[in-house]
Formats: sequence, C-alpha cells, structure tokens
Amino acid sequence: MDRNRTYEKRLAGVRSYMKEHGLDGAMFTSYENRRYYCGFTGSNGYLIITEDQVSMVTDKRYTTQAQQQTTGVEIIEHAANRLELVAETIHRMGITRMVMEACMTVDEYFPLKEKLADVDVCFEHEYFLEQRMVKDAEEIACTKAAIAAAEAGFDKLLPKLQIGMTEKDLADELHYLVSKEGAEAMSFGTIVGSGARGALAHAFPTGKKIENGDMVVVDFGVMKDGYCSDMTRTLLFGDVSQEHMRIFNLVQESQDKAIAAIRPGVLAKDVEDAHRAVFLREGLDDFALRGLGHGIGLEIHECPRIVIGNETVLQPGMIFTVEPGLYFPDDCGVRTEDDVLVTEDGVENLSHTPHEIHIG
Ligand SMILES: [Mn+2]
Repeated sequence: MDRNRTYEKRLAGVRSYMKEHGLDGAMFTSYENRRYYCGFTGSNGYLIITEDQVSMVTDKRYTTQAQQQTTGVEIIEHAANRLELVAETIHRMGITRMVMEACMTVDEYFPLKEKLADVDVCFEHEYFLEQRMVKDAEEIACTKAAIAAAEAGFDKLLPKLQIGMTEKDLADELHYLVSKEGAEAMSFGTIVGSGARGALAHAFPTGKKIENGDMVVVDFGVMKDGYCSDMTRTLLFGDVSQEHMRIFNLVQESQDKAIAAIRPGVLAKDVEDAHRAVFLREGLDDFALRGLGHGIGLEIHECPRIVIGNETVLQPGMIFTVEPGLYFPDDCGVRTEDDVLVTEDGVENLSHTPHEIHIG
C-alpha cells in the first residue's frame, strides 16, 4: 500500500471515532501518534485533524522536515506563540468539540484550555492505542528488521563474553554491535542482571563482575524505522547449579506452553494462563511477575497486554512479547523473551536466537 493510503486509512479511524462521539476535531501531541497518523518524526508538533483537513503546528527546527515527511498536511510554524497558534488553528479549522490524546501535561493543557473556552474537549487514550494494535505489512517488516539488527548484534556479542567481565562491559559491547548492525537506537535502557542481581526484574548494568555459575539476564531492544524489538535471554556462565538449571528449564517450558496457545480468536488471558499453569504446578507462582507480555510497535509497550484477565481477542497482525520469568530475591532470576506475530492460522515466532546459551 502506498504511504498516503496508509495514512488516509489511519486517519479514517480517527474520523470514525469523531463521528461516533459527535466531535468535529482531534489533536495528537505524542511522538508515536504524530508519526503513526502522518509520518512526521520530529519531537514537537500538534497534529490537528478535522473531517476534511489535517494541520500541524511545529517549530522552525522542523518546518522543512515536516513538509518533506508528510503529504496533505498544512504545516504551521510557531515561535514563542506556540499555544496561541495552536488555539488559533483549532478555531480557524472550525472545531467546536474535540478529542485530545490524553498525554498532554497539565501545565500545558490548562493555559491552552483557557484559550479554547468555547471548545468542548474530551480525552482518549485506549482507543488510539487499540488502533495501533494490529500491524500492517510495512509495520511488520520494520519490526522484523529491528529484530534482525538486534539478533545480529547479539550473535556477534556471544563470542566476546567471558567470566570476569562486568555487566556494564557486556551492555556497552552489545550497544556498539547492534548499532553496527543498523539499529537507530535502543528501544529502552538495557537490563543486565548477573547472579543475585538477576532477581531485580529491571536491573541496570553495573560494574559487578560476572562470576562462574552466574545466570545473567540480558533484556534489550532496538529501533528500526521507528519500530521496536524486545528480547531477553538468560545466559549461563560456567558451571550453573542443577537447581538453577531446573528453574531455567521451567521458564523455558512456560514460554513454550504460552506460544503453543497463540492463534487468532484466543483471548490474551488464555495465553497468560497457559504460561502460569507451569509455575502453579511447581508451586512457584509467587516468584513470577503478574503479566506475560505486551505489544510492541512504535512504543516498547503497546496493546495487546498479555496480562491476567485481559479479554482482548488475538487477531492476525498483532505483535507482542512472550516473556515469562521467575525471580528469587538474593538468589537468581531467569527470563526468556521472544517477539511473536499472530498469523491467519497460528503464530510466527519472530525471534530466532537460541534460548539456552552457555558461556565459558
Ligand atoms: Mn518486554
């Protein structure tokens, strides 16, 4: 599909929301939704949509870029008069009842609302997240490219790993290698937790040396064309104890059970339940987190959320993580994470890196 048709189709989703709620305007102010609805990748912009018009107020840094990246969008340049110009544009477009993306800070919203005394404003968040939940072919291709860059870098990292290196050394080397493979940026702060630090679900890499027998949780992702990858492997350094290997294998079994449960029509909560059944059977559920995964896309955490009780029906085109983990405070942590795509008749695992990796 050509890019203009892609954006037209996405804007049609916004307009159907407007129609359904009796509104004549919508405004997006997050990086992700600006990019999703018009292709603009700058860090500042107020994207304003009516039934037949699209305008964006941005600043001088981005005027040329916005004109190059968008089609059919009126670009308006603000200086110090940012909120005045946003309000003026909303008035000029004839908007009287509008939805705003629920992400504006209060110190921006209240001064703006004063200038929009005659405009009814409501907020929405979930509906627009759900619009981004099913990915089109181009989004799937971008996600696969991000995963490919991440995995190629990770693959080159493995031969460089050794007992005695620090968590930070590992992370630094990984960042360099994935960048060389085409990553634009990391999609979140890399997590490296070795040994007992592995029990901190979001351990940041420190100067701690990796020791013989450590399990090391490495959780990282990259961005490519704006789309995020997300992957976790628990690396096995040296002589890992039998008890720790038992935990490692249970987490892997849990992931296998979850992935086997994924196909269109299944509920998100059923996939969660499939993974948790393994931990419940072993009496270890208290050591697991309360969710299994999350959608990925322009943001690292999107819909669908694969969490307890979520009745979202899985559909072809959804991409999400499957990342069971067990965390034992002051002892160890294990997590494994793949990115999967729901297909017409089942699931495709987009991650190809082996799960059991021994170092040294
Ligand atoms: Mn994740």
